[in-house]
Amino acid sequence: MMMMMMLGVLSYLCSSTLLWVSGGKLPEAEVSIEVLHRPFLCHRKSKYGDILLVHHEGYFENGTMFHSSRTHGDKQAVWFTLGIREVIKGWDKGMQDMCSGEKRKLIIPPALAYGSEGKGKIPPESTLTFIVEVLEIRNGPRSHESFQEMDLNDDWKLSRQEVKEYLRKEFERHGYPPNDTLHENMMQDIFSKEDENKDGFISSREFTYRHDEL
Ligand SMILES: [Ca+2]
Ligand SMILES: [Ca+2]
Repeated sequence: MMMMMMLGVLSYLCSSTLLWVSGGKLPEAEVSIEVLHRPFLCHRKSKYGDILLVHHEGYFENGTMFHSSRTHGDKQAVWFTLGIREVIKGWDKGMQDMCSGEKRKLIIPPALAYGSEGKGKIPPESTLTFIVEVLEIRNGPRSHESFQEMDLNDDWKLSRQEVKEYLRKEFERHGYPPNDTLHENMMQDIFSKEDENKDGFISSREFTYRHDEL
C-alpha cells in the first residue's frame, strides 16, 4: 500500500515539468544503462568535466536508427565535455564511470533527451536508445591539472579569456579546427554554472567544488 502510494507520487513528480520546488530538487527520470563491452584494462574512468571522444548510434523505440556518427555527417566520432549539458542530460548521466573502449546501451526517457518539444527529426516525447562507445578520455576543464594549465597568469582565478584560450588549445590538441562560436558557448556555459559570485572570474574554489549535482 505504502509502496503503491510512493510509486504514485514518484510518477506524478516525474511527469511534472517542475524540477525545483522551494529549493528542493525533485527526483528526475533515470537513464537505463547496460554495459555491452568493458575493456580488460581501464586506466581511468570518465568523470564530470572530462572530455570524451564518442561514437554513437541513436535509435527510436521502434528500432529505427535516426543517427550514426560512423555513417552519417562527417563520419567522425564527436568530442564533448561530460556533465556541462553540452549534450542531452541522458548522456551526461549515462556516460559517467566509463572506460576508454567501453560500449554501453543507454535508454533515455524524453525528460533527459529532447522532451515535449522534440528536435529536428526527433518527435516530441521520444524515448531514445543510444549505443555509445568511448574512444578516448581527456582531462576536461574541471580537473586540477587543467586549472593550473588554464590559469595563464597564475593568479588562482580564471578569466573568460583564459577559459576560452584553454578550450581552443584542447581542440587544437585533438586535431579539431578552432570553433569560436562553440568555445564562446562552452565558456558562457561554464561561467554561468561555475562563477558563483558572478565576479567574472572562476576562482580555484569555485572551480574545484561542484554546486550542481547532476
Ligand atoms: Ca588567471
Ligand atoms: Ca567568481
